[in-house]
Amino acid sequence: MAVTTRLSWNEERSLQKLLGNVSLRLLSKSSVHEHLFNNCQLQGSTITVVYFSNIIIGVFIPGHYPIATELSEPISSFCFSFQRHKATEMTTVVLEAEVKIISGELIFCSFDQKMLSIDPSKAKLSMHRSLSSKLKMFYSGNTFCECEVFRVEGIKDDTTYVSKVTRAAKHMNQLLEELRAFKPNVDLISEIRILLLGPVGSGKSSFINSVRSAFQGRLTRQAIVGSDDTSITEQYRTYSVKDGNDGKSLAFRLCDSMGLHEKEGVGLCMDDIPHILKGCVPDRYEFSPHKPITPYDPAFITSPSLKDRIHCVAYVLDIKSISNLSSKMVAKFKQIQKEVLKCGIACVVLLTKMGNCSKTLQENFSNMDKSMTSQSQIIQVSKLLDIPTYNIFMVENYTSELELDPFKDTLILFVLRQMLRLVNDMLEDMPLEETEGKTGKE
Ligand SMILES: Nc1nc2c(ncn2[C@@H]2O[C@H](COP(=O)(O)OP(=O)(O)OP(=O)(O)O)[C@@H](O)[C@H]2O)c(=O)[nH]1
Ligand SMILES: [Mg+2]
Repeated sequence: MAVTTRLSWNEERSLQKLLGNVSLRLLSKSSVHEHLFNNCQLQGSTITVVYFSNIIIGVFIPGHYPIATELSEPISSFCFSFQRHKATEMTTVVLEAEVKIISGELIFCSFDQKMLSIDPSKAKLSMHRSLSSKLKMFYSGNTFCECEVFRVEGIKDDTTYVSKVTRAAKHMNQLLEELRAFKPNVDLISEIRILLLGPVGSGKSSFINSVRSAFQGRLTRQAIVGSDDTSITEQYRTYSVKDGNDGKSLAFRLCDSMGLHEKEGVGLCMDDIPHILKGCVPDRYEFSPHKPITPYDPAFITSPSLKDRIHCVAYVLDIKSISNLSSKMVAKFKQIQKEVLKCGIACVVLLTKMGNCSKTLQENFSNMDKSMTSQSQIIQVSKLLDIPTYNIFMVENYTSELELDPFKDTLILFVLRQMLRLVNDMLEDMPLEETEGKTGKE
């Protein structure tokens, strides 16, 4: 009888992709092999996968499997989980630990604390609470139905890839934690409002979808995206962002606008912008390129408060378009920037369509800010819009992908964190009377 895996096709694909397009070869299976781990030694890097009814827990071990009783040097590894009731949702957590096998039990220890242990003879898995909460393993029983070990083939071609992935996952988890805990430092505001402004087709709506996807742990495409000479986005939309962990909305909202066009009467009407910034435009307002909203419009919000205002403007520009922005477009940006500064709003620039940005990150993760600011386009944009280089970021949005990419996610979350930090700094600096319930500036 052929020994086959319990991993679904999608789960196997997600793992292969995460490890750099490797292939997985099943070595051992607890329902078939009595001494499960005996078959796994001297096989190179492996993945050990444990199956429960609703969740799969796995651990990647770089290099050879530990030899019974021998304590290994601490290894940089990672654990993952798949929630089986959701569509291939994978969570990864970095695990720096010593690995050993004692009496047939695979044990991971960090600073003398048992983080994870797998005992195939008793079908038992134990996990430290800190690890189980990160892997979203909320269940009381710990008897599993099956344990499988796979050899990871093809990984030797790029031995540094896994350490890059594990570093990216570590970075991403830290960012996620910080963003989940983020609170505006003014009591009157429960959500920071970030407005995306930029030329038609620059990637504003795609950025919103990318942020939402990074938090959901799967690709979501709620904002409509596309390519046309005129803006695809015709309505003003404000999107909340939900945390995939508990479904709660996070403390920021992303506001999508119609694209700017160099021609008058096409794209977002310039006279709409001050009203959007002050919070006078409601969600789902239908833009008209020829006719701005006025206080006589029944939908106009006449007395917006501090919480309704825009707190951060993110100018979105396609990186390839920078050197040929028309003078009319530049003039529009300068006019907007004047208004933004007048309203005391934080601003950043997002440069999209950076084809190789995941690669740049893979090469140099710890040096994210440095590698980003060394680009000549950033300096060019900084001069053009009079925005400091440290507030100009490159991103690569999700477009036609089917699965999340840890490098893209990390960059998207990094940019978001910088925006929120900037807004909090500005709010802290705001005159007291404004943060104590006075309505928006007129
Ligand atoms: N390669 C690549 N394509 C992108 C990126 N961001 C957006 N796109 C593509 O660019 C096109 C326009 O993207 P949208 O997100 O609709 O741009 P927008 O700024 O919302 O456009 P309007 O609403 O029309 O003003 C789509 O085909 C996207 O798939 C990116 O970072 N990289
Ligand atoms: Mg759009």
